[in-house]
Amino acid sequence: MSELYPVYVVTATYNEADNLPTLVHRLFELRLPLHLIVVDDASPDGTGELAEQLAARYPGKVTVVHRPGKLGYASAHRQALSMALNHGAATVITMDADLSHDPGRIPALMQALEHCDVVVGSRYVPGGRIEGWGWFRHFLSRVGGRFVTRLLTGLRAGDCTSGFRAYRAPLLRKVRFDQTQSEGYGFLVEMLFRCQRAGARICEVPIVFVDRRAGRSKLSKRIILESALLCFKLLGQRLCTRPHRGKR
Ligand SMILES: Nc1nc2c(ncn2[C@@H]2O[C@H](COP(=O)(O)OP(=O)(O)OP(=O)(O)O)[C@@H](O)[C@H]2O)c(=O)[nH]1
Ligand SMILES: [Mg+2]
Repeated sequence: MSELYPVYVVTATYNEADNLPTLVHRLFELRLPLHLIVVDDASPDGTGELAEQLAARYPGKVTVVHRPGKLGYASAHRQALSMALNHGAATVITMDADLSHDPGRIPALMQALEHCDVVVGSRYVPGGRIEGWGWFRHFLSRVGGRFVTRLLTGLRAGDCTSGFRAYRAPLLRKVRFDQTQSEGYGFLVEMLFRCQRAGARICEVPIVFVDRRAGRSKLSKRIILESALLCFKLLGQRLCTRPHRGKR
């Protein structure tokens, strides 16, 4: 549907030199009119320079943002979302650069977006699953990311912490993503919370999430704690304020 184009894909990178070239090639292999924004935080492994080389290889299709240091997953996304909207995006797709999110699912996300405002690539709907995680990551995701998060925030989506999403631009403008406060993956919960309270149509399509094969995880205890505290903060908001609904 033409109202969903142009589509901007945004990805944050920190030490993803082993993964980014594959991601970029697979994205443009889809032969969809996509523009990619890479936000790199001065990765010591040279991801930023590599991104520039890829941008030269796909002229006019890749924008690289270089930041001075590791400023966090959430602020990278806030910056990339603003940039995509300023460039005239009608749809913004967010995805990780570590190949855990399969670019091959983008057509399914786009198809679902035709009748939704935001589509979540979900590990927890029929057909979705996770490959390659140990028991602790499963536990953290199922109990923390799924059970506790949904209980406290009232979110209805099965997978509230998936970063593989497609948003319609008007919804992004409406939810004031620039006012989110998380530093890490809590951003994803905060965003979905804002979308649900704005009355957005939230859909899920199954994805197979594959654990990263190259590079290292950036998930830290501090980021896990931040996400846990965020859920209590959102519970407070839920109890104290009414959702703002209105014309879409
Ligand atoms: N620019 C930027 N990107 C980041 C930062 N932290 C993480 N990322 C990127 O955000 C995406 C998700 O981070 P991951 O380290 O894969 O986190 P995760 O998916 O929770 O953990 P894994 O189990 O390793 O997959 C990746 O593309 C990272 O390179 C950061 O501080 N700045
Ligand atoms: Mg990852």
